[in-house]
Amino acid sequence: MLVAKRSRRLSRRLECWIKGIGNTVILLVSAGCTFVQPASTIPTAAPAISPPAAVPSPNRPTDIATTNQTFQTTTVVEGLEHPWSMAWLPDGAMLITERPGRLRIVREGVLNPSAIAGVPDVFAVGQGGLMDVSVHPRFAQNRFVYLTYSHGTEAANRTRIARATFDGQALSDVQVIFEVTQAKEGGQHFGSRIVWLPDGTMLASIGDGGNPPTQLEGELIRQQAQNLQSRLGKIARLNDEGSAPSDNPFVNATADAVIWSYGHRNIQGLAFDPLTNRVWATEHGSRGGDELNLAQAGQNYGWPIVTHSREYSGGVISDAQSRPGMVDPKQVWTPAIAPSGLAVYTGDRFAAWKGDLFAGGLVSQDLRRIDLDNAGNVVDQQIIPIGQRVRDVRQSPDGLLYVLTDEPNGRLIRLEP
Ligand SMILES: [Ca+2]
Repeated sequence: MLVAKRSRRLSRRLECWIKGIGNTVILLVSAGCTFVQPASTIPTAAPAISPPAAVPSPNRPTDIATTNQTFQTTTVVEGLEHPWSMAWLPDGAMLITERPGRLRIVREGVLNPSAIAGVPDVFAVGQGGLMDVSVHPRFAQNRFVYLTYSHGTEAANRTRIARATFDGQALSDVQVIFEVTQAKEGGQHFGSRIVWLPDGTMLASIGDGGNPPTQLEGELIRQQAQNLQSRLGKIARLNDEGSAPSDNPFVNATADAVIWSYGHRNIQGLAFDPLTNRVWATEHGSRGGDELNLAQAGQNYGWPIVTHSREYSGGVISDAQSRPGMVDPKQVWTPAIAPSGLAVYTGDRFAAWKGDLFAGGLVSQDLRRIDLDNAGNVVDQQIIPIGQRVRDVRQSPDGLLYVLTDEPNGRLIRLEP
């Protein structure tokens, strides 16, 4: 059935319609279509996707209902300060992090005006601060909540993961269960996302530490992504109390046993697909060269030895875009979309989107719906304009999609059929 759906998508380029009513935007979308945005909203870095072959037209194909996914977007909450991540509790309440260091809760669509007490102090400079929030798969039994954040000072900081107990009102028993062993300077490239695997372990993405001229141990800090004794530029796999599982890929090597994959620049989108048992990661390039990677244990994703990106100055980072022993990305975005937040849609509410990836874009200010074939190759993309920097996208337990926008007055936006 998926094959049939996908072949239908590939066989047509259909039209798109967009209509705004107040703060609700109704989008009628054909599979495979690409939006032509009004000139005033085209981002400075234009999406690297060609415009639609068809001029928008009211002439709808007769089988549009089988190939199109109609949806509308609604702003649920406003007034969030640079929200970064969201997670649902079993009772339906949502936890939302704000990068300056607050954990908020939304119950029945209403933001509690008081932040949740007990969040550890964070280093909130540049890209740093309070980042991911993740709820233990067995929260109903153990009430564990996990936070990722940058800790320290401008001169010496690092990404940490803390586990805390949440009683519905405040955090308690806050314990740091993981941290990057090396301190770094500046406010760049902390990562960080957490995703749970079916075996009860978690993956956590850690950034490479920063751009030139930032150095560590006598070389550019980005080189740490290839250093198997460093946690910078990695995906780590951890037990739920922070230790390294005994079946991690490098436990018997001269390496940090938490490392699961390496050669990453800065992953801010990480998702597990329960339909295929695949792990997907979106990674920021420097200038261009953002990546979607199919992440697998023990693999080297190449940064900074191979890359499609250039220095922000325009200079060359590497002549090589691919090399034996290093895994090529499944998708490269140049110009950069600045990907953050990643969801695999597994619900039933958007039937045409089942199995698709949704990647947020900070610079592109949109969602990218990514259609995959059975082998995990990208066969099509659709731009869903949001109009603000998209920091996170998630599927809710009831099968809708939610988006957080990275603004001083950030929003929680719901997509529904
Ligand atoms: Ca790569």
